[in-house]
Amino acid sequence: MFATDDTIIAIATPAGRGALGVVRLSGARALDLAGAMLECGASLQPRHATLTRITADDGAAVVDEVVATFFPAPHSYTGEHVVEISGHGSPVLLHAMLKRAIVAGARLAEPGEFTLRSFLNGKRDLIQSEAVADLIDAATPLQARVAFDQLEGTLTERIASIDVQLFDLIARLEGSLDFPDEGFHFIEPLEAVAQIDETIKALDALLATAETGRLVREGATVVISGRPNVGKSSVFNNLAGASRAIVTSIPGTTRDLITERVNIGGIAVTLVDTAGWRETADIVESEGVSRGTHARGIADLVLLVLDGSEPFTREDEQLLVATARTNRIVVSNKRDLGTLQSSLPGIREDCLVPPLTVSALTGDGFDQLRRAISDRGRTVA
Ligand SMILES: Nc1nc2c(ncn2[C@@H]2O[C@H](COP(=O)(O)OP(=O)(O)OP(=O)(O)O)[C@@H](O)[C@H]2O)c(=O)[nH]1
Ligand SMILES: [Mg+2]
Repeated sequence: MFATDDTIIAIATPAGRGALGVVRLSGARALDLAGAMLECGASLQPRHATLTRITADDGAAVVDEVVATFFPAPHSYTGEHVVEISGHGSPVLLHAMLKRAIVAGARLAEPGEFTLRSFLNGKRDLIQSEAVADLIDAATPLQARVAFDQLEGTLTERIASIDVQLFDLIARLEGSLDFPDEGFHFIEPLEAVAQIDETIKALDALLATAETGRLVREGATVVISGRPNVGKSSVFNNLAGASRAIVTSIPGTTRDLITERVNIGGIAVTLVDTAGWRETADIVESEGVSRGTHARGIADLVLLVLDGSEPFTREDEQLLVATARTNRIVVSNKRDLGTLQSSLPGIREDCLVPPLTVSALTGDGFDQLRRAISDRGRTVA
């Protein structure tokens, strides 16, 4: 475990070169240590951006012009004294600043330590601290919005209101137990039951949003399955917006799993193309088929692709049965060639909802498919 009362320093901007680079100090000695590096010394005015210069290791030569800002405790990110020094984004200059501050007594911060200190100093709770990392890691605008909501305390407020209800209930129940002879009750049994029911409802409502929250935060794995040659790789390429997987008219083209990260309706989707499902004596293809089956088993959502222009095959039927209890969307591809299958009665029994008809060749139906993926992705049980 590391100390929480010393002064820490870290480069706050990403590794590499950029127009700007920011070094951040936090702790009781932040102002002194910054002052030891800055030409203006420790005379920074609270919350004023000061244009000054920074000196090299020996303190003699000037190495960069910087803007320094001092945020006195407790009105800072961490709740401690914080100094942010914004210079040019050269790794050499930024590391020189780190070195000088460390020689003067600062400690290099551990990952997440600024946020840890903000938690320890009561600036944000654990839920909000987690949201800081989610906001930084957000890959889609929806992820960023949800993380920011959490950072603002939306979830914290909902939990706090349940906490208040429970606290009130406990206080009244204890009052009734402590003063049984007073001739009155702080709460009647029926009222207590009603309050408990209300709390359970509020918790259930919160839980119902948890899975959606997880999916938005962590993203969803969507696996494309189907027998050979139905157009899985073509559907994959269309959703990925790039010709990532090889498409040929030879059944058994795809062997390995192919993955691509895509933003579908704000959800960060890991799209997985798989080998066409069939029994085969080919060792390589057979390995591909078993990898595809495994991927299907861990998917949040399966896109089961059929060739709508051809009659059902035994493999189609087997896959429809195998995925009947899976969160799946049945996609009938090759709509441009006509949809022979939708007239087949078998489809109604195996698919609770009629298949979505698309054409990976023309792109028809893909807007609906994307919408269906983001809707179904949010309702995973
Ligand atoms: N007309 C038409 N042809 C399509 C469509 N989608 C795919 N194809 C053709 O169908 C053939 C098979 O397409 P793929 O995307 O490679 O099919 P796959 O399911 O990945 O095949 P395997 O990897 O072998 O399992 C190719 O010749 C594609 O050009 C479509 O919507 N319409
Ligand atoms: Mg393929």
